[in-house]
Amino acid sequence: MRFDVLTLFPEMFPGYVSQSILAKAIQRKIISIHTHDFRQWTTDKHHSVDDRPFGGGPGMVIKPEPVVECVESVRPLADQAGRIVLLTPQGRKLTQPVVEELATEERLILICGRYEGIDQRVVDLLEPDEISIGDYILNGGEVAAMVLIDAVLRLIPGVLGDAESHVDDSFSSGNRLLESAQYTRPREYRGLTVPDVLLSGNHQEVERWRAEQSLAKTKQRRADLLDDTN
Ligand code: 9D3
Repeated sequence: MRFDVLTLFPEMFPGYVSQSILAKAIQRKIISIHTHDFRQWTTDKHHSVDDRPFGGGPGMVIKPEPVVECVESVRPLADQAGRIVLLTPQGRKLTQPVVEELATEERLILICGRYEGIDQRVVDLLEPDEISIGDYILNGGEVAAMVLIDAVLRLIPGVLGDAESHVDDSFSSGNRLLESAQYTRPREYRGLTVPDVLLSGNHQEVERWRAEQSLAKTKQRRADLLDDTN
């Protein structure tokens, strides 16, 4: 799968991209990530990417030309047209079903907004899939793009090793429970001990305990997950 990321801050990506799961997937050529600084598609001498909003109001709006022209130059860099995604607070919310849908694409072109937003003509011309990662305010779409890439990656065959396999993930279709507490060595740390059942060697008892813990924690913190109308 190929990701093309259009951003004014390409320097935000290399740290994320060098983390081990991602780096290995890139090395094995299962995925590739290409960032493009759409400031390079400005034509005026000051390389302005933003301007004041028509109708007045605070802040600045990203001009349409650099974004649309950047997409038009980046698109032919691969055979697949790909799906264009605009990261925006106005988008539909990124949930695991949306992640599963995006993971079926061979290519995603991600546009990261900044400032107060992006000129509407970008949306009208490119008809992107508009996606938000949740109801809180970020400074721009870059972190949201990394979240989207991170979630999609895990579903691409071969990206996760057996050790990191995602079959039991909470929130995958079918499993809507929070996970129970986990422990590793030492058995006692600062006076806190591991629950006896986990040391019992009784696999059935362990599974029963985990299921109870899961359900109790989900009821307490995330009752919304138990309501299947959500
Ligand atoms: C007060 C009006 N704001 C809209 C909610 C302006 C505004 C705030 C933050 C406009 C853009 C942004 C930058 N955010 C993103 O680009 C963004 C985002 C987010 O802020 N929250 C969750 N998901 C996303 S995806 C892109």
